[in-house]
This record gives sequence, C-alpha cells and structure tokens, in this order.
Amino acid sequence: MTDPAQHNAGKTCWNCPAVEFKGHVDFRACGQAAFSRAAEGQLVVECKRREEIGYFDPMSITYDACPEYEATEFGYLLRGMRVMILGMDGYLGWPLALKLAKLGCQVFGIDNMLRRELVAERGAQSVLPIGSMQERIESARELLGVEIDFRPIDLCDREEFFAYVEEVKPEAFVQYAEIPSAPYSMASVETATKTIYNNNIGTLNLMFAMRDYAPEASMIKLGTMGEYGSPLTGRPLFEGLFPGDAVLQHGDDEWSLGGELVPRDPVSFYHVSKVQGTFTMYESCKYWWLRGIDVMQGVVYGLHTPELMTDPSLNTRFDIDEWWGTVINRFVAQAVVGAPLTIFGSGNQIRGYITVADAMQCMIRLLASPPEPGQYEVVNQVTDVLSVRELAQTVARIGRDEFDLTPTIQRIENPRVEAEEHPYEVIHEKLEKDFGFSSQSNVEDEIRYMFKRLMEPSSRELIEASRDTLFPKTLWSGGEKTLEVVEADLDY
Ligand code: USQ
Repeated sequence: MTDPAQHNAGKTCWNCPAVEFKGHVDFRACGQAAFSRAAEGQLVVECKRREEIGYFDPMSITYDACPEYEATEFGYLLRGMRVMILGMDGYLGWPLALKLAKLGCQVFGIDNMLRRELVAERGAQSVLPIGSMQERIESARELLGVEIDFRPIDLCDREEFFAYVEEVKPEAFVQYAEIPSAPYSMASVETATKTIYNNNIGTLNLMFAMRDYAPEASMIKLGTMGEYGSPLTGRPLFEGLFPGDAVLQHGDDEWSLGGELVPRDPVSFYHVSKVQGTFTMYESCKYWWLRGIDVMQGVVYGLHTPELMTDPSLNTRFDIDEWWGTVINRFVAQAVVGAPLTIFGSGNQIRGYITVADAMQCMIRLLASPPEPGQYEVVNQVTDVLSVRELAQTVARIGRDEFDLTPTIQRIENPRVEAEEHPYEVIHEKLEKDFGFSSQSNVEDEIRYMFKRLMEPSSRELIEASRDTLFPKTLWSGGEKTLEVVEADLDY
C-alpha cells in the first residue's frame, strides 16, 4: 500500500511552480492539446531553481526524484516554497502561516486588519487574547524559530499589492482575505456592499497579479459549502464539478454534464460573493492558463493546532458574537458563561464541519500538490456532517458532564432565511483519495479542548464582556429585533 503522506511522489515538473515554460508557449492557442504535447515530450521547460539542467521534458522528473522536494508528513513539498497568505491576521491565516513556516516554507502575508475593526464595531472582540501582528511574529521568531514577512496591505489596493507580488514572486498564494460573515452581509446595504466589494475586487486583483507577475504559481482559494445551498431534491453536493458520468436527461434527449460547474444556490450575500469568486478563478484559469484549487469548506471550529498550542502569545483570533462567530464556537462560549445555547428555528439544518487543525492539514496537502497549468480544481473540505440540534446537545452534555456547568438550550425564532428541513448529501472524497488527507480530529475532543481554553479566566472575562452580542438580533429580512424563544430548556 502506498504511504498516504507521499501521495504526490509521482507528480512531475508539469505540476511544479518552479518551472518556466520556454518559447513563450501560448497555452490558449494550444488549448487542450498542451497536455498531450507535454506527454509526447514536445514541450520543454526550464527549472528556475536548477538552471544547470537547461531545457528538459517536464514529464521526465518526478517529485520523489527531485532534490528540490522533500518528504514531509503532508507529501513531497517544494523546499522553502514561497507562499503568500492573503488575510494572514484571520482565524485561519495565522495558523496556516505558523504551520507553513515551521515546515520550512518562506511565508509572506498581507492583511488590511479589517476583521479586528469590524468585530469591534459590533461591540465584540476575539475571546482568545491576541497580540498585534508584529507581536505575534516576534513570538513566532522566539518560540518557533521562524521568520514571517508581513505587510499591512489591502488586497483591494492594486498598486501596493502588485508591487509586493512582483517583489516576492510567490510560488503559491492562499486567498483568505475575504469578509467571511453571512449575517454581516445581510445586515444592511452598506455591509452587503462592503462584503461584495472586498471579496470580489480582492480576488480579481489576485488573478491579474498572478497573470502578470507569477503565472506559474498555484492558488488555493477559500470557497464555501454554502455556495451549493441545500437542494431540496436531495441531489448530492458534488465536488464543484459534475463527475464524468453525470448526464442531463430531458424529454427523449440526454447530454453529458461531466466536468461542468455544478449549480450554485448561495444562502446570503456573503455566499453570493463566494460564487462570484469561483467564477473569477474558473475563468482566469481558462483565459490565462493559471492553476488553482477552490476549497469548498464547511463551517470551521476549534482553536488548536500543534503550533498554536506552543504558547498563548501565538493564539489565533476566536469570535463568538452573532456576526463573526460560527455555530460550534458560539455554543461552547454560551455554555461557559451560562447563556442559553441558541438553536435557530427547528435545529434540523445540516451542515458540514471541520476543525481548524484538519483544515490546516488539508491546506498544506493542497499546496504541496498544485494542479496542472490551466487546471481549475475543486475539493469539498468537510469531515463531519451534523445537524445544529445534535451539536447543541453534544456541547451541552460535555459542559455538564465534564466541566461542571449547567448549560441550557433554547430554540429561538430563526433570524435567517434558510431551509430548516432538507436532505444534505456531501461528496467529499478527493482530499482523501488524491491528497492523502486523513482527519486527526473528532468533534467531541475538539469541544473538550475548547471548553478547557475558554474556561480560563482571561477568556471567560472576554466572553462576559461580549455577552450582549451572543444573542442574535440581525434579521435576513431586514432590520433587527428581539427574537422570540420558541422552545426553552430542550433535553440533552
Ligand atoms: N446557527 C444556529 N445558532 C447559532 C448560530 C448558527 O442555529 O447561534 C445555525 C445557522 O442558522 C446555520 C448553521 O448554524 O444553519 C451554521 O451557521 P454558522 O453561523 O456557523 O455558519 P454560516 O453562517 O453558514 O457561515 C460559516 C462561516 C462562513 C463559511 C460557512 C461554511 O462564517 O465563512 O463560509 O460557515 S457553510 O456554512 O458550509 O457555508
């Protein structure tokens, strides 16, 4: 059996961001023939790291045979790969920066620090105390022995961003620089506009920067499972593109759907911005032969990775208010301070979930295995598929049985417009099959770990200080109101 960690041993320079295609290859003119030309040895490349080889056939060297690659627990990884993280100050950007730096990558990051500002505007804050970016970088240097290059640049500021990309010439980009909140995007025309502008102009700038300054780089863009919605027909949520044998049947006719983008049915203006991001990336890969992986990620929760656990000065942010906190994180915080766990509506809404630790493992594996030039790839990044009610009950039980708390669960009027009873069949196979991913987390253990951290006095005080923001009031249908309790004290 092959070692899952080394899933990409047989990949070749055709996939490697360190090669340059020689002779001004016009991929658009080559069209789909480019791959077969490469296979027949008619395309030559030069390695930017090993110029002494001269021109060679990109299919002739595999990762396991190349001295520029080293075996890691996540597969063969390009040594000292230059990775630029857009949105490095965020919940996911910071843990990824630490993990990549620890693996020996050269890590560069930008952030406009908007998240801190927007959370503060809501009267909330990260309930894990976090230092400034400079303080965290200093701690990473002292405690982990790594260097991280950070610039306070807004991805929407084309001039500054392009100049930084031209200077660094990244071999990979991670697009995390988006406003990630569905409730925020539904609060007003101003917040909807800000979300759409920030997310879509940012991604557009990235695609043009790649075209002009780093065309061989790969990009990993964070999409969301919420792009698909929850189709009431029960149609499976395929991984972004229809599988090869999918057909559309109408009347007496039948057409292949294989390889086409699956329908999107976004559930908020934030999710609408993510759908546009998908098309921006899909089209750019097509027009300019760029390569990337669109990650349809479920709801992320949790607060630990090996690097984050090193010391509290390396904490990542952790939000629990109605706009910026995701559901499991909110439930644990509510239980810690004796506020009711708020189930919206029936509680039978089903979503896919993943821990921060597993999400980081996935991202490194994806970065280690870039797609081919011109290839737009999609993965569904979830590990557990659960209902909101089950989650509330699990959190309440662990809080009561193991942490001496007395949690209560309430069903309240649903502030959102969403299906409360729906089938949900998520296909999530590629990460395991093609990238060697295997989950290292489970829901209950992660919830235990969250309780331990959030019950520390420093966090408890911060949750208390944000208590007013725990109970939702923002309506999808417009405005704010005090929501009614539909059922108090649910069993668990
Ligand atoms: N929910 C409750 N009670 C709460 C909070 C949420 O019942 O106190 C319910 C919501 O109604 C929803 C589900 O829990 O049905 C998930 O809500 P959420 O706030 O955890 O997640 P969501 O708004 O869907 O967005 C989050 C992230 C977003 C990411 C998305 C993945 O904020 O960035 O894209 O999860 S997904 O949900 O798969 O689209």
